[in-house]
Amino acid sequence: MRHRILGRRAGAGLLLSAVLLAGLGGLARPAGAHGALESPLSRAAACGADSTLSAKAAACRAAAKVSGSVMPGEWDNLRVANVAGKDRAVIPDGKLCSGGLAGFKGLDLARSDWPATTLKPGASHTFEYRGTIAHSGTFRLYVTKSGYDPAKPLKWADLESKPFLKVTDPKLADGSYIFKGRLPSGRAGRHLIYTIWQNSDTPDTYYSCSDVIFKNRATAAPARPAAAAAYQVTSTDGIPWQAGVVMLLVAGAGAAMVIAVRAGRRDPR
Ligand SMILES: [Cu+2]
Repeated sequence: MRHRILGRRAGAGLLLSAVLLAGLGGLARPAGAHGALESPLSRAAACGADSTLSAKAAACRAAAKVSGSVMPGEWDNLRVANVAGKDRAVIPDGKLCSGGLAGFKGLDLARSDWPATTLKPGASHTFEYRGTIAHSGTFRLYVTKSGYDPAKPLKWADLESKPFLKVTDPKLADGSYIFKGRLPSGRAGRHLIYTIWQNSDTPDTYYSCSDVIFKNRATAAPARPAAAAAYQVTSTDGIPWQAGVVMLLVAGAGAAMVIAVRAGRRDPR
């Protein structure tokens, strides 16, 4: 009988581990709404409530201060209905990063200190578009022309007329649309990657501005840690919660074994 009670206690240890695990899983889950580009990091994602950057950049603070701002809370909700591919006719010059939406006006601020991701021109890159609500649709990514000046408001004429990458319905993994592509070549210094996600299951089109720094290096480091390093990464995506999970499992199993061994020793049999 004694050994049955001890067995129960071991079971309780494992159950506690499971409960803690479920809690961790909940913390790692996104808050909900629609999406924005996370690699290379967009202004909305960098300055949003779920940002991987712990210290908010001056540009983000300035954007949130613009009157009527819905940032950082609605970082994944930058969408315009019924554009249907006529982006250049609908979204006004100087308002590309806000999609012309008053609540996101702060993202149009022409400044050269937006958090930026360092990328190697012409290199292969794994793009990650966080999808807090899944949609089907096509992503089109444009890069600014040589001579782009980040201190001036972004105009359509600053972008190449053709996308350097176009992807329809990439796979959704871990809450992000993941697709590989080649980065534009022949660029150096600060540039901007403009992402248009035209939904096919809703009338909406999403817009993202990602500030990047093109730099030739011997090795291409992953984009997000490079961008995040300057501002320090924390929480959700920064901490490998899987490591915590493994530790808890090991601890739980260890406790169960110790209890079981003790129970075995004490068992008169
Ligand atoms: Cu949505």
